[in-house]
Amino acid sequence: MNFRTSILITMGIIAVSALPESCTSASLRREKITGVVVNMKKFKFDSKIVTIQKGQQITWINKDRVLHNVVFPKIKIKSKFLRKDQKFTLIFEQIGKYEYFCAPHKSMGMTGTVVVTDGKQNKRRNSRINRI
Ligand SMILES: [Cu+2]
Repeated sequence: MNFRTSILITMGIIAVSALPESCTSASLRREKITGVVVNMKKFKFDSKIVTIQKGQQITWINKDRVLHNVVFPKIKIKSKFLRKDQKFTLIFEQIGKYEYFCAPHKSMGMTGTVVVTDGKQNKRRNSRINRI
């Protein structure tokens, strides 16, 4: 399979924890989110369908007190169970349509879709998003 997806959450935690606690920029970096955010709220993904340009990232944030996760069965990607305010980030580097769900709440309709485009038609809009 030539699909390449980067899981950033582990890398992000390592990068932040390597900096001293007192470092202000580390605190800012910890709160900074780039790309598109999908909140997991009230047993739903708040953006059911998200369209991004390839190379962009999506960050899921659990806003519920219960545990949620993100499972992409076709590309065999599964996040750990996220507690409240925990995040999971993926970068999509191949165009396509990717359906996903939260394993414990799939039957309740906690499902979503990521559509990855080549970005040519929306180049201006997407390049602005990239700079956030
Ligand atoms: Cu869930």
